[in-house]
Amino acid sequence: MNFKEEFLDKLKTAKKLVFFTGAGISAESGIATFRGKDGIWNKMKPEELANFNAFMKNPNLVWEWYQHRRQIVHNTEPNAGHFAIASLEEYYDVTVVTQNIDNLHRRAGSKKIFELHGNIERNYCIDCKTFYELQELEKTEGVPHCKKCGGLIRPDVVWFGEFLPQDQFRGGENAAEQSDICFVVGTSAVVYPAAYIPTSAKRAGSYIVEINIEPTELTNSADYSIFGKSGEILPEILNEVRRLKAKNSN
Ligand code: BV8
Ligand code: ZN
Repeated sequence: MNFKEEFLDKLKTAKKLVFFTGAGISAESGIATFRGKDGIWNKMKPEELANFNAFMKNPNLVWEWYQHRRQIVHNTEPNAGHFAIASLEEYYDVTVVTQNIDNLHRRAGSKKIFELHGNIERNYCIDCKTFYELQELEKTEGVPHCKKCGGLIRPDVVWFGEFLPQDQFRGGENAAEQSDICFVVGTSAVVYPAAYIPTSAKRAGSYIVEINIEPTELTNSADYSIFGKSGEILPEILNEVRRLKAKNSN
């Protein structure tokens, strides 16, 4: 793939990379995106399921929806895009700032990850806030109850109308602002406040590289948009970096 000269120059001099990722980076692992043609929101509206009131109104339905999505996640593997990002840690200080709750960046070996919207593997009691790993929860039919206080147990994900974990958001935003290059991979950039992060990075002088199969809300403000599948483009960028680094060391 022929990348823009300006981008190659940035790769030569960069020290800190940030990868701001969304559901699109996991699409090639077989996890449906939210707003694409086969997106999960198409079948049901976020208002119906990914919010606290929906959970309180019908905890079993929302719990079963997450169980269904966990099943999908458990049956998928990180793809070449996740692995390429983890491999770039050999050449740069890499931080992943993800909106995804699927744990695939961690499973691919990335070390520094900020999870803006939580993680589908973790759960907690809405009353006493005790955390439960999945395996600690008996295989109950429907929503499990807390062993300590009997409260309802929910997935540790950020629902619509809920605040993002401040340590994750601040950490991700700082990393993006200090980055030399901020890659925006597989996100429609319509969910806030997460979608502010690339904007903060740009304002702080970072070089914004968008990787997506189609233009998005961010395309106009990106310094460089590479259209195509992230599972193909990210390994190409890794190969390019290896070529550049090999040339430098001769
Ligand atoms: C908040 C976790 C403060 C759960 C998610 C009314 C009240 C309160 C808030 C709001 C409101 N109205 C609007 C808001 C703000 C709201 C919001 O932004 N709504 C949007 C939809 C308009 N935000 C919130 O509510 C946030 N909280 O604001 O709190 C507050 C509090 C109280 C009162 C006022 C304010 C919380 C937002 C977090 C919601 N949780 N997920 C779960 O997953 O079940 S959001 C969900 O969307 C996922 O996290 C997902 O990651 C995220 C963003 O979507 P994307 O990742 O971008 O995925 P999408 O499908 O959209 O796009 C995929 C992209 O990939 C596409 O561009 C496609 O082209 C591309 N692609 C596909 N295949 C590939 C590819 N690219 C490359 N390669 C491929 N192969
Ligand atoms: Zn409890």
